[in-house]
Amino acid sequence: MRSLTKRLGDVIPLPALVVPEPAVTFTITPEALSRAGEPDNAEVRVELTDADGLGAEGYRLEITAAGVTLRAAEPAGVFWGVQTLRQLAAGDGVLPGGVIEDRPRFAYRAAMIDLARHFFTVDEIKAHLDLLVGFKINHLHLHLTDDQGWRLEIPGWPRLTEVGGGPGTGCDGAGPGFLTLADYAEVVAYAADRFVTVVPEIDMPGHVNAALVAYPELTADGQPVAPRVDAEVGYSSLVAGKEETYAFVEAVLKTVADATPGPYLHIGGDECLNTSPEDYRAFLSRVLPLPGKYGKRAIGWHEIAAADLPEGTVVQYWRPEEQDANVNAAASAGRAVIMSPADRTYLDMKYDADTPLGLDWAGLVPVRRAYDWDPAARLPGVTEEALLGVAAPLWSETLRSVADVQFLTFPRLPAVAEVGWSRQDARDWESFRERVALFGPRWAAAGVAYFRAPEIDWPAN
Ligand code: NGO
Repeated sequence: MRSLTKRLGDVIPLPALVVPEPAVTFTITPEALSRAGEPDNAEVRVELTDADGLGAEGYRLEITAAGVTLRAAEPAGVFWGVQTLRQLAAGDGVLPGGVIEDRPRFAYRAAMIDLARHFFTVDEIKAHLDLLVGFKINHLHLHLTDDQGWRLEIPGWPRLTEVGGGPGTGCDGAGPGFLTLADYAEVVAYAADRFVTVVPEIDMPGHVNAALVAYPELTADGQPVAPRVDAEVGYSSLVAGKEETYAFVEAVLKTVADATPGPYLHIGGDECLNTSPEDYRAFLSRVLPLPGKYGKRAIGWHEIAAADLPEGTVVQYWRPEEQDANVNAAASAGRAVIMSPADRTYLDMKYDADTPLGLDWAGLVPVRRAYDWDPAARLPGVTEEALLGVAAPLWSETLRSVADVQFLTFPRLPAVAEVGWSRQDARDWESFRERVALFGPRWAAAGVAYFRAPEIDWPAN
């Protein structure tokens, strides 16, 4: 283990440019740091200026013996600069001197949490978000509906949450609960205060058993179906040939669009194994235009690339396979792609064979696998220009607590966050390995149940 002398570049994600001034330090107080952005703060001077060409999220930090100057073109840049300062100040408040100039590689850097297989409360979501933004994650994708539960109130359709969010829902019946629209607004506002955009997902036409249980008129024969709390996928489907389907879908998507200030509406589209390919395309031809009708951009899991994609539609690649002809064609036609290959970014995959939680259908994902890949080289034909960004989904079939969430998220989320923010040619596993070790004692002090991955030389907590 190397010595614990602080270095200016000891930041995750790695900044674009680091010019240390090793003879200089400045000691900051926690109070001054929490007031960064306030005009009377003598220790941290903030300047909003686009003189440096820092872009929507970039920032410039100059740390001298006299104090800190933080410059950005937009408030989001100030916020990310403060996250960098927080990491540098951790422990003793001593900031190493020098200059950092930083901006992200990708505009979309997301973490997803699955509230359907196990519900997490507003306070739990907020606390999780606070840990994510430290790594400059700027989108929070909420997987709100699935076979085992429906987690967002939809006025006019009360049984969705009365039944789909009630007792006995979630995997093993262990994760009941739902967000009222007021709760959802609270999460959205809390995220917005941290420059994070909420991306709501209503999964369809598959992964809908909870909706079918609540409203049997949506099933093929109108007969009730039984609730399910197992972890199987691919058995439920909305009916493409029924008008009731579209009345339901439009009511739901309009509600969610109205409640969501961010630009995206995720319509799922994954694993429709019980929908014929013709029905799948017919369904999407009616549903994919709806986000646009309500002022949003549609995102779907990459199976949607089998359908005609309206301009502006975003495709989220999630499978571990090495190529996908439809995604390739969509990218060539100018559709943006988000990279979430399960064998790299799925936080619910086990780290190793002994990991007590998680799944392994996409293989084991130790920290190095989550770190050591290039999103622009993942799918042949899907290059940098086609990429909107990177996302790390956390599916919750095996999760039962916040500690479970933290165990699978840390330290892999920081790895994916660096993939999304930092320049590919500057990234290096050995460097990440050293930098992430510094977070062990910080997470321990904050009560974060991170995994002490054996790949990393963690200091004693
Ligand atoms: C798949 C599936 C989800 C599972 C997840 C588990 C996608 C997009 N659909 O990912 O329903 O929860 O794997 O890893």
